[in-house]
Amino acid sequence: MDIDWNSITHVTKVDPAKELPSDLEVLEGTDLVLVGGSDGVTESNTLEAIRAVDAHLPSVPVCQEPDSDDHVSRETIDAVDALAIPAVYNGDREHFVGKHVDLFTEIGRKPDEVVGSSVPVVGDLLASKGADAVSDLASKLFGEGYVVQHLESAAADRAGVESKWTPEQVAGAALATETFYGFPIFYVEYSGTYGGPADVEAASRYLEETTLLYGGGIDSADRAAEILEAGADAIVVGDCFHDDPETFRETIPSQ
Ligand code: 1GP
Repeated sequence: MDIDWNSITHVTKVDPAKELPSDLEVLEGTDLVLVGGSDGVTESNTLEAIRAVDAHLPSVPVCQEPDSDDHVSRETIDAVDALAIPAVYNGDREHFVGKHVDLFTEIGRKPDEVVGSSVPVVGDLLASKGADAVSDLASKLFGEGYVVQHLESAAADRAGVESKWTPEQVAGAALATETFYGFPIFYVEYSGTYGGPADVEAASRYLEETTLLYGGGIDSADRAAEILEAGADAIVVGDCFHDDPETFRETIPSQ
């Protein structure tokens, strides 16, 4: 399924390490589901979450957003519409360049070179599918330019984020995404806390082609509306989905 970012306003972030709501009907109306998290995530709980969501919402795109290569397998790749790969502008080098070059180095290796690959799933795919695997896999990946703004979050800890950026710096990262890096997504990430509209207002001035996502602390219709009015193309809701499914429904704009 191709993802039409122009039609996406509400994204649900499903953390495979957390319990799913007993009734997944609450997802009705969300436009896209991202499956991924920072702590306690495995390939197996990721696959379980992807399949549970897909069973309830077969027409809604589901993407895996892996924090580690260990969370990706041939089964997860086959089960999702795409893999979203974060590139953290204000993180350490490993999380903007290192991981990605390692991944594409493996994808680009010839099948007879992949024995002992440091990214086992890639080696496995290439060995089984041969040259077509390179284009198959690469076509399912897209990059997300991230600015992680909540320093106390697991995401900041994992990506080596040491300072929160000013709205001017966030706007600079947005402009660089649009004009230089070319990621389809620019993501203002306040995971676990509400960051307000300032960064979104700053970033949105520079984004035409790029989709602007905001995530962090959205737990009401008012917050959802404030961020969308500030210029986000879509809001991402995570904790509220797991912790308070009824309130989560209120974050989904009416159709
Ligand atoms: C986390 O941006 C998402 O990656 C959503 O944040 O969990 O705070 O809703 P919350």
